[in-house]
Amino acid sequence: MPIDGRRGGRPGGAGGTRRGGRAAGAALGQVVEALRAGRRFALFLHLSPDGDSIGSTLALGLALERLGKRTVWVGADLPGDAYRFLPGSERFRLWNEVEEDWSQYDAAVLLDCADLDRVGPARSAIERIGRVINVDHHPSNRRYGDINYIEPGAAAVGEITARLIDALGVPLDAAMAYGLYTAILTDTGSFQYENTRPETLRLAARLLELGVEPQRVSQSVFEQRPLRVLRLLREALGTLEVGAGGRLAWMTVSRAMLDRAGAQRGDTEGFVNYPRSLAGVEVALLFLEEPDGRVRVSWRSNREVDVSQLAARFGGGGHARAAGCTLAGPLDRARVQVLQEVARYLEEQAAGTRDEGARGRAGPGGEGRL
Ligand SMILES: [Mn+2]
Repeated sequence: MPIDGRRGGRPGGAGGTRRGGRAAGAALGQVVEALRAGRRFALFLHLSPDGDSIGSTLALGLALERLGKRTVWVGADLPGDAYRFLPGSERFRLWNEVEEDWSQYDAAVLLDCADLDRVGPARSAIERIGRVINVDHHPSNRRYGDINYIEPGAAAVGEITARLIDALGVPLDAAMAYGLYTAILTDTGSFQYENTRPETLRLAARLLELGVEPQRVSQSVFEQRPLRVLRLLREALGTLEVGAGGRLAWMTVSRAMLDRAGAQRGDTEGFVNYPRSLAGVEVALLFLEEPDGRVRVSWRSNREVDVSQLAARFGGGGHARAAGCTLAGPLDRARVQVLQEVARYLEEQAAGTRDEGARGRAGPGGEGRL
């Protein structure tokens, strides 16, 4: 489940192990140095890998091989069918289906993983490798690496990866460009979200000049849905509910619904955008019952609410406009817990705005009140 893609466009919000622009630059330099120095790298996808995880990993993997490095690209989940069009995507392997002596690798490279748990069981391979390079754009990143480069202002890790490849001195080719374009297209909601910056579009333009056909990417990623996904969506839309005076909307996908549709984990990607698209909605939620009975909650907000902070109250995190968390089941109880918390927050926020208005300081809708 992607927890990325949409956040406040804070410019230049880079950060390495220290704060500030110069320190951030140094940290990206550390990543470049480590990649130059090593000979073998294992690149890891996150669970239910999205376009940013897949596209960035693919592009960096190809670039490292161009420098003569040996790489494997692995994950606990393989890329979905929608990403098979990517040149090089056949190189991805399930982490436990490659016979590897993980200790031979110079470093594990994790792109787009806010937390080491995001790689799932592949974590044991990373522990065998022992050295971790962590490159990400989630503000909630836990800095679990030996080298951490976190740039919350980047729309996608794909943007950072493009700069990394440039710094490595590898000319971008069409295959890398397809990976990077897919990364930024998916994390910006097709260049619709507020994280789309001028440099995002400049990079996209450069990738098109390298041969990327945008309609090929959009059709492959968004318009090749299997029938089971629309069957599941039909059921999910039937669960749509609205609360908090129309500012909150949510949908639910239970295991029974997944079974009836013959659907799988990952088939709900993008579903949360339906409640989010309702007029007047500020916070949208999708409750997904996982195979183990836990409940995955996808959070979105439209303008004001920092859902990463609300999700953090349940042990999750992400971006201001897109976040995620996982609760213990059963589904009904988890849903009530989350809905009560959000409804209370939205009511307090509305009351605060009214108070400010009464004092003659009507602010922008309680922004930043969390
Ligand atoms: Mn991302």
